[in-house]
Amino acid sequence: MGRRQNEIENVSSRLHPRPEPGFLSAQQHEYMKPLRIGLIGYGFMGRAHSNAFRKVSNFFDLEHQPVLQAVCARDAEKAKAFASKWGYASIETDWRKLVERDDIDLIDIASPNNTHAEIAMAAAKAGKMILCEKPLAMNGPQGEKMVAAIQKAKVPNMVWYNYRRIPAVTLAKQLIDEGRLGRIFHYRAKFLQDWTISPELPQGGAGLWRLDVKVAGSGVTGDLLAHCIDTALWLNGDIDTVTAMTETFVKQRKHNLTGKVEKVGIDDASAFLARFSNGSLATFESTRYARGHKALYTFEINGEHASIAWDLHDLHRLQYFEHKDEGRVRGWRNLHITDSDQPYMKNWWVPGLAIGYEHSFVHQVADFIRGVETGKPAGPTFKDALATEYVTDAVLKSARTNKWEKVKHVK
Ligand code: SOE
Repeated sequence: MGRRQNEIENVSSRLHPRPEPGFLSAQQHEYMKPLRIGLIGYGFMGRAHSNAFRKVSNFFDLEHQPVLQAVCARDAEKAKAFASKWGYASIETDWRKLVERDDIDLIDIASPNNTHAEIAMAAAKAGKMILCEKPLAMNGPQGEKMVAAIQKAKVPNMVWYNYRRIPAVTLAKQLIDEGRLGRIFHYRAKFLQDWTISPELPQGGAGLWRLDVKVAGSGVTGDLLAHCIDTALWLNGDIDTVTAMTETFVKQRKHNLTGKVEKVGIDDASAFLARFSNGSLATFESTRYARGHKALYTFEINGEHASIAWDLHDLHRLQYFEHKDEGRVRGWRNLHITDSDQPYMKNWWVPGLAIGYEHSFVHQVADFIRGVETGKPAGPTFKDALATEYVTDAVLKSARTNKWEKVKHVK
C-alpha cells in the first residue's frame, strides 16, 4: 500500500473511529440501553436481519440499541467470517449454548424452517425475546406449541413478515382502515419466481433447503404464499374457506446431502380461491416456474369506493383509484411513496428519494423495539403468524382432497 493511501486511511480512522465489533461506543452507552442480539443462521436472512440491527438506531429514536453480541452457526469458520463481516462480538456453534447465555437478551432465528420450533421454545423457556424468520413453523400444530411457549414465558416475540413494512404497503393498510375503499369485494395476490425450472438443480443443503420438504415443510405455499397470506390477513381480515391446487413439476432431484436422486416433496406451484369473513372473494397464486419473474409479489384490492394495487418490483409506488374523483380527471393515481407524511419516510431522506427492500427489515426492528418499550407489541406476533399457518395448512389439505376446506381461526 502506498504512503498516500496510508495517510488517507489514518485520517479516515481518526474521523470515524471504528467501535469494537458488536459493542457500543462509550458515548452511545450514556443514553442508549443495549439490546444484546444472538443470531442463529448466516444466510440471506441472517444478512437482512443483521443489516437492520445495525441501521435501526441511526434512523429511529429508540431507547434501546441492538448490540451484535453473538452469531451461531454449526460451521465455526463460517460463523467467524460472518461475525467479522457484520461486527458480531462472538460466535457459537451450538444454538443451545447461545440460548443459555446470560449476556443475550434476544434470540433471532434465521435458520431453516424445521429448526424454528425447537429453538423458539428453548429461547422462550430461557426468558429471551424472540424474532423468528417466516414461516413461523412447519405447520399449524407445531405453531400452536410455539405460541403456547411464548405465552407461558411472556416474552416479546415477532415473525419476520417484512413486506407489511414496505411504506407503500403500510399506506395501503392506513387507507383501508380509514374506510376509503368501503366494502371490499376482491383481493388478488401473486408471488411469482422462476429459479427452480431446471431439473438439474439439486435439492437440500445450504441455499437449497427450500426444495427439501423435510426442512422446508412445504414449497411455495409456506415460502411465498405465506407472505401474500400474512399481508392479506392484515389488510382484509380472516379467511374462512379455501379451495386449492398444487403441482410438483420436477418430481425427482439429486439431494445435495445424500448425493442420491430423491423424490421432491414440495409444491412447486400453488393456487387457491378463498372467501374472507368480510364477504370478499380472493385469488392467490405462487410458483417458482413463471419464466421471467424473479420476485413478483403483487396484490390488488377492489372496494366499493376505491381500489389499491402494489407490486414488489416497483415497491415504493402504490396505485390508487378513487371513484369520487371528478369524472373528467378520474384514473389510477401512481403514488410515489417518499414524502415525510407517508409511513416511515420521515425517518429517511428528503421527499422524492426512494428506499428499498432492506428498509422493511429496519422498520420491523424499530417497531419491535418500540413495542417492547411502550408495552404495545407490534405484529405479526407468533399468534398472528399462526393464522397464516392455519391458512397454508388448509391450502395444502384442499390440494390433496380436491375440496373446499375450512380455515381454523386463532383464538
Ligand atoms: C425465496 O426465494 C425467497 O427468498 C423467500 O424465502 C423470501 O421469504 C421472499 O421474501 C423472497 O423469496
